[in-house]
Amino acid sequence: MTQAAQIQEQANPSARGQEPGDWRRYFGFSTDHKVIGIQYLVTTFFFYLVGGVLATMVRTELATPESDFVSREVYNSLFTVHATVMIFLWIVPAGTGGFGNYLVPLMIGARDMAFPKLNALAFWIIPPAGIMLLSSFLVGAPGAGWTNYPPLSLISGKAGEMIWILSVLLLGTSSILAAVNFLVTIWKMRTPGMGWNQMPLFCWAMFATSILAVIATPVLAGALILLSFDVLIGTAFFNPTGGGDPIVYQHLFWFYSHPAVYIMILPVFGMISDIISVHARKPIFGYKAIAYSSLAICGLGLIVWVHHMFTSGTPPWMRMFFMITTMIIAVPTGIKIFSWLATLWGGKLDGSSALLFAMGFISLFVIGGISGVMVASVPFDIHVHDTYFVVAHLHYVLFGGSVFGLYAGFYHWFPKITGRMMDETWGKVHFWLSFVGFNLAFMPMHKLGLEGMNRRIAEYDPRFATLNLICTIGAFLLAISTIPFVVNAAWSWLSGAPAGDNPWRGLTLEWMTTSPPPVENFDADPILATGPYDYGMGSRSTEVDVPFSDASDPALSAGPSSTLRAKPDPVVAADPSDRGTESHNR
Ligand code: HEM
Ligand SMILES: [Cu+2]
Repeated sequence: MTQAAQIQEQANPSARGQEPGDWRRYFGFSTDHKVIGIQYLVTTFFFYLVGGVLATMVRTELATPESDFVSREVYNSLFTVHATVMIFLWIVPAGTGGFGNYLVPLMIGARDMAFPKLNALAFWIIPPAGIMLLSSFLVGAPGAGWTNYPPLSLISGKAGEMIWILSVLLLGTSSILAAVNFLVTIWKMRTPGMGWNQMPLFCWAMFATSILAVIATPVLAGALILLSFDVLIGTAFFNPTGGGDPIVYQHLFWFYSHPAVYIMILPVFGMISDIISVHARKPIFGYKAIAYSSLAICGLGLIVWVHHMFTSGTPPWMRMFFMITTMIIAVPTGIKIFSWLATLWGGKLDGSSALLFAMGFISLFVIGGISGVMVASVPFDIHVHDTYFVVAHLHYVLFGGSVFGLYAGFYHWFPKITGRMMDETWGKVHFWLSFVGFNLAFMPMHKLGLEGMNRRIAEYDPRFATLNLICTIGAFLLAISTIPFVVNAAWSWLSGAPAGDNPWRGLTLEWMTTSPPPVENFDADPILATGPYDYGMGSRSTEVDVPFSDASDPALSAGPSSTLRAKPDPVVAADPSDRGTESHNR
């Protein structure tokens, strides 16, 4: 065991609280953040499988140029519901509600979220909203795309349209409730001695994500309520035949939906920072740069939305402004990527499935990021707008990025959540099938888009047939790749090897309690005897004679950042009189 992990564990004898209780509580209104986190993860993963079945149907239709598998109308519904499920019922609630709920209180040493009942309520909105959305196939599912632009959405079937609006409104409400809870929890409930700069980076990411959700989601709600008036009672907010303006809908929609892509990726960024540092046994490179770049992304993410509307008759000055802001976002994002690479560089990489998925995430997300900067450029976007180039871009970001990152999180925290290890061999089979399948399915779409194949069409020019067939084969491989994961997770949960409290020798506080953790997580306020990322630092943080734990006076034992512990850092302090006051996180 590395010294740092030993020090941290000695300071925190694992909690031995009340046992978690039996399986039935996972099906009821529990207020335990860990139960709610698991409820979110399992429910959203179920919806992921549903979204995956719909994707497979979309690709089956596209295997040949003719529309031969389903009708054109059904095809529209398939990709609309596919995208809606993937975004609103899988990525957003899995990253925030799932991992956020399970991890944030544990990582900051709290006993639960600030508002446990609100937390349970936020979760219980999701299953009915999801079932309602899927039931729309019985009455004519919505088919105007997940963006649901008027006037198309005003002339398609009313029932399906209203179901779409209602379920997205419910899911947005759930997301706002969860975000408020995270903000208060992170702000107010950190264990004594945990300053902002001792927080695990996942908590920083959840903080930035929640700010975005609170600011942006209400705008979507407003837009959808106005749209429902247009659909139901014939108002004309967005209906051009009555003097309304559909472009206003686009602004309101993207004012939410661009930040939403950060709501989908920031939590994953946070997980990757935590995972890479543990599995490379190195302090995270650029702690503050990673933490503050989340806030920068949060700020910039709110002023780029018009890049989705370059072809909507947007005036040139406006295009220019939004092109520049969009390109600037690549800076804080690049800071994170380089920090992860620098953390990996020269590390003792353990080759675990969690690390593989994390590294897969970095490589695929970089490709999506590069095509993102390309479509941010107005002249380029005018050519590829509404083509498969955009479909390729968004899947590299959302699937190669968010989904691979979520899988990294599953492999990394599964031992904590269940108390058992997942099988590593099957984990690697899962990774390689996903990685190859993903690139087969989505890489050719770049070329299809550049050659002019439109998105959202069931039939296409026969000259695109070969590449589309390759995409479809990749999609089937992807569908198959989930089987080893599901079987592995189910089997390991029932009879995997026992994990112990801290199988990865992590330093963050979730590893300082039992696996699975007891109700209320810790017996006493946990102690920060090391920084969250002091891997491979040896005994540097213990050389100063300050007690790690002194329950009577937490300020005197406040871990690595206590001013009492201040001493020159040999790495940066060439001059011994140059006394730093901080730990190794910078
Ligand atoms: C098995 C994996 C997947 C496959 C094969 C797949 C396939 C597709 C295809 C072919 C389209 C384009 C439909 C069209 O324009 O006619 C599409 C659209 C879309 N997909 Fe996926 N997808 C998969 C997973 C995901 C995931 C994980 C997400 C995550 C959020 C996602 C989000 C979207 C979105 C937002 C659209 C846009 C739909 C639109 O144009 O309105 N997909 N998908
Ligand atoms: Cu955007």
